[in-house]
Amino acid sequence: MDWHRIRSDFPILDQQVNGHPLVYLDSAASSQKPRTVISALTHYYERDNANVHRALHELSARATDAFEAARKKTARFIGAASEDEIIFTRGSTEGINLVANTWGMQNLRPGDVILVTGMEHHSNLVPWQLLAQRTGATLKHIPVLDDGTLDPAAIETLLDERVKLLAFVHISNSLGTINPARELCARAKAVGAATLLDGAQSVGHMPVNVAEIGCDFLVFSGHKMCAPTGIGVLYGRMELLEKMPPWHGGGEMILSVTLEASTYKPPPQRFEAGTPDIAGAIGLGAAIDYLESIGLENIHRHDHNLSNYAVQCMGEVPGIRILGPQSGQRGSLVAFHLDCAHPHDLVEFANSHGVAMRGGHHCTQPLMRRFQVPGTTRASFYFYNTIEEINRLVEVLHAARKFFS
Ligand code: C6P
Repeated sequence: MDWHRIRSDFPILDQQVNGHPLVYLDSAASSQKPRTVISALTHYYERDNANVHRALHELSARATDAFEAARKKTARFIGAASEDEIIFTRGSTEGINLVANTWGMQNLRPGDVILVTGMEHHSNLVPWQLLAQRTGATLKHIPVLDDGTLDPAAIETLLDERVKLLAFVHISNSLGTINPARELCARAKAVGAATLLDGAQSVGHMPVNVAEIGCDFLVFSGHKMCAPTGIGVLYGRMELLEKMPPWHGGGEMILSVTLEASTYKPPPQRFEAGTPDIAGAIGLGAAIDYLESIGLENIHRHDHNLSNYAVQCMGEVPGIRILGPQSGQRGSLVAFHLDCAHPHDLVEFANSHGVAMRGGHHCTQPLMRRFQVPGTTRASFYFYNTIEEINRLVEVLHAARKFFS
C-alpha cells in the first residue's frame, strides 16, 4: 500500500500549525475527510440539492436516489440483511438514545437488568441510566481489569437470565481495548438478552459485519470514518425494528394522520421523522466507497502497526503511564498520563509544536476514576498517519518533559 499517496487525498493535512507541519492525532474525536467525500458534497449542493421522498421533480428524484443508494451501500458495508435495517441518525449518541426510548421503553420492567461495561463512553451509559430510572430496571456493569480488558469472571456471574440487554463498546475510545464482540453477543444470546454494539471507534477502522458478530443493534458515527459530521447509523435486526414504536413524530414517518391519531410507516422510515441529513448520507456513501477502495483489512493492519509502534516508543518516555492493553490487538489510539504535566497543559504544549491531540476525560469519567487519573492525553491515529508523525510525537513528549520538569 502506498500510504503516503493515500495521505495526499486529505487536503487538510498539508498545512503548518504554529510554524510546524500539522501532525493530526485526534481522529478518535473526528477523522479528516478525503477529496472524494468533499467533492460528493460539493456535487450534491451544486447539482442535485432538493428534499427527498417528497416531490416528483428531477432534482428531488436525484437527491432521493443518491440518499437511498447510500442506505444500500451502508447495509452492504456492515453485512445487514436489508437496507431497511439501516436508520440514518445524527451519530452514535442519537442511535443509542433511539434504542433506549423505543425498544427499551417497550421491553424493560422492574427486576430486569441492563448490562454495560466499565469502559463505556457516556453515550452508552447515560441513556441507560435514564431508561433504568424510567422503567425500574437495574443498570449493572462489567468491571475493567488493570490491563484494560473486561473481567471474564464477572461476565460469567453477571450475564444471567435477568439481563435483557447487553450494551458494550467495540473499541474503547479511552483505552484502545478491542472487546470480543462476537463472543459477548453469543453469550448474551444464550441467556436471551438483546445486544447493542457501540461501533463508534471500530466501524471504518476494521471490518465490522453484523451477521458475523451476531449483534441486534449497532451504532456508529460518520464523522469518525471520513464522512461529514451530522450523519450516523443505527442498524437494527428487522425482527426487533418491526416491533418497536416510533420515537420522534413528524413528517415522512407516517402512513396516515387524522387530528386524533396516526399510523406509521415500517422501518426505517418510522424512525426518520423530518428532513434527514441528505448531504451527510451521500457523504457517508462516498466515505464507504473510499474506505473500501483501500480495504478495511489493510486499514486495520496499518492502524495496528501505528498504535503498536506508538506504544513501544512512547513507553520509553520517562514518567509516562499508558492506559489499556500494552501488547497484542488494540485500537488505533494511545491514551497516557505524563507525571510532570496536566493533560490540558500537555495538549497545549503539543499544539504549539503542531501536534493535535485530545486531553481530558474523553467522555468516560467512570473509567478515569477506575484508573485514578484526572484525565489523560490521547494520541489517536488513522490510516493517513505515518511512522514519522509518531516519531515527531515522541520528540515532542521528550521536549515536554524538559519543559514541565
Ligand atoms: N467519542 C472521542 O473523542 P458521537 O458524538 O455521537 O458521534 O459519538 C459518541 C461516541 C460513542 N461511543 C464512543 C466509543 C465514542 O468514542 C464516541 C465519541 C469522541 O472519543 C468524542 S467524545
